[in-house]
Amino acid sequence: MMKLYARAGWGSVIAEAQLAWYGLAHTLEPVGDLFADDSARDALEGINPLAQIPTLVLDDGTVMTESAAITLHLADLAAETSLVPGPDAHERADFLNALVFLVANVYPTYTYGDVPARFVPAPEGRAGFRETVDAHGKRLYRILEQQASGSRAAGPWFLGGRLTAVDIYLGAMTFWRPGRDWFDAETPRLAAIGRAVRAHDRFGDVWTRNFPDEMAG
Ligand SMILES: N[C@@H](CCC(=O)N[C@@H](CS)C(=O)NCC(=O)O)C(=O)O
Repeated sequence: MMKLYARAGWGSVIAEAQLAWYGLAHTLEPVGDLFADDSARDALEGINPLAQIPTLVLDDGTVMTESAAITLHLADLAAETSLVPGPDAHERADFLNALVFLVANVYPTYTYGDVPARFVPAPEGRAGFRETVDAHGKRLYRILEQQASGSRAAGPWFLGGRLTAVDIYLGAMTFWRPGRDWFDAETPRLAAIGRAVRAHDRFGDVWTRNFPDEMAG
């Protein structure tokens, strides 16, 4: 059975939501706070040298450490195009572009911003670094907002009429920095997509288990 290394509210939710959506058998392996707990990092590093989640171990022991690759592979395993538009779908190119934009541009703003001390040796430089990285993150979300509001995207989801795995990323990320209030005010389309995907009943209790406080409020 597949094993997903997971921590509530962290990036593992992106893979967890897809496993739930497809009904693919898996177990969850709890991971400690990777920023606060060295033993949690040490334990995960044995499987994923970057000590990041999602980390997904497939049935044959293959380890996947990249959420976009996991997204594409789970669609193959499920033999469904319900979250990943197939080669002939007109949304395919926009989907792939948004997926890679999320992991190549947006996700690193968390990697670098979460604990600036890992990247900025001088303590006096850290606050400014964090501010700059966060500002870059906001710029990236504004670009996504424009795309989600474009004429090709008329509809409840990022790509318009059909839900895709990109919406799952937004379901998680709109609960992360810069925070729900910012998304509501500055990127209302992204905020609405996040709410809609979290309300979809095919995910079961994934969202409430991952974000109990946020989902309650
Ligand atoms: N490229 C990875 C990034 C995953 C990632 O950064 N996950 C965060 C949790 S939201 C993490 O594990 N951070 C710990 C760290 O970077 O040390 C992906 O897209 O799956």
